[in-house]
Amino acid sequence: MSADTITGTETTSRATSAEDIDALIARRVPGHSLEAPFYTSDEVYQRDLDEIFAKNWIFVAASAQIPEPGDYVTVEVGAYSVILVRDDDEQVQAFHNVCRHRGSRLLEERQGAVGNIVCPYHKWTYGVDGKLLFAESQPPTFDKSCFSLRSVHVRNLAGLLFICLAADAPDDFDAVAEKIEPYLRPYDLDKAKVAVFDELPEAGNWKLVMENNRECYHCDGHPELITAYFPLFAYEAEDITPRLKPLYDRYVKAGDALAKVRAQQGVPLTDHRELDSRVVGYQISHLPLDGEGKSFSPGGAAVCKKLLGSVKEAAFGDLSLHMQPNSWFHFLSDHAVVFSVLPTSTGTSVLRTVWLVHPDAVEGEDYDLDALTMVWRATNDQDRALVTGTQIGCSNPGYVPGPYSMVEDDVEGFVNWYVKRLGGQL
Ligand code: 3BY
Ligand code: FES
Repeated sequence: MSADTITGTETTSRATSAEDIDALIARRVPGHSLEAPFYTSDEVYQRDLDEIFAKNWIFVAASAQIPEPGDYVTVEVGAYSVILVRDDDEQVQAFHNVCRHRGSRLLEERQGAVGNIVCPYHKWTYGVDGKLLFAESQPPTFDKSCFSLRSVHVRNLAGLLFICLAADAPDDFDAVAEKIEPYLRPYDLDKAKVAVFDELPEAGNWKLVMENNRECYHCDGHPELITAYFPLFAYEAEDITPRLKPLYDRYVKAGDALAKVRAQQGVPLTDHRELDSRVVGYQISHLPLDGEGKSFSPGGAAVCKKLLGSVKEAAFGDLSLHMQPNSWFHFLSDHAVVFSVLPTSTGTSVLRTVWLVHPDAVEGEDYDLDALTMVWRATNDQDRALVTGTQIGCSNPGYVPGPYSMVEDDVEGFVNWYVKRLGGQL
């Protein structure tokens, strides 16, 4: 750590070349927020797209968003656009959203249903398996089989869809999936029903959205969330201040009760934390909830009458999963909420949030939409304001990186992973 950084002397600069970015990476001070160009430079943003979003597995949708053959979602990742579609064999396929004729975008909507994928320009027509079925006025030598849609790697991890845009996808996804899958199995997310799909524009670089998610140092700013969620994420016993002691005691007691329920349910009992030590960085932990301990709602009460999958006990806490580079998840007894951050420009991004419930849960009977979404819509909006303020602050020439507290280890975990991947060290 340099003396400049400790005292907060201005050390930031603009990054305009690959060498500048390499220098920024090399002089990054662990334990501190990143220098301004990581959030404000178009060149860094382009490197992020090339090295992070085009090379890693990124979470993009729940398989429940495309339950039937022909159902699709589109995902914008920087300049990329990808179609995820369920084919006639009920498998999920992913394709570049680009026509093989002269490159028109194929599907404009963020979700929908198609029989075939028809290009709006000259009507080249593709099956939902990506094969070109029809192209008018072609010479006899034209071979349709050479013009299928270009596929993108896709994996379905217990109902969570990940894509990788690289030709060669990182090969440790399957090893991580094997560890995570037993935790997710009880929720049967593949069969769940989408209750709500929100898209929230963020006036901040995608990393600020992620960093904000990786700590609860700011959770006093989430009054709705913390009636159910213990704002002790990443706190160790030694981090508990006198102010937090009563809350911590309640958390420990609720954790003991949840441990008993988990043992009865036969779910994995250990947490995993490999946030910056592998290419597919992740963390999974099963946390108790406050109050009634059942759901994200005022006082922790249930928000849906039907429990997900094979979950038997409403007070089943919060299975929380964080993945690098762009996602986090909360799985509760009565619903799940899945989040993905997608970069749209240097200083903007989009947060997609999907609420999942039991496939037979009926709106108005088993759940109320406002009650189901209240906590995370409020929390996302509060976080959006924090991210906006941080983007503005980091863009101010007066900004210098500051030190992380003892309870921001997972921000550090995210930033470590990011810097290592950007610099090719992981
Ligand atoms: O969504 C999460 O993972 C939590 C909620 C509050 C802060 N963050 C750690
Ligand atoms: Fe798609 Fe011509 S660009 S049919």
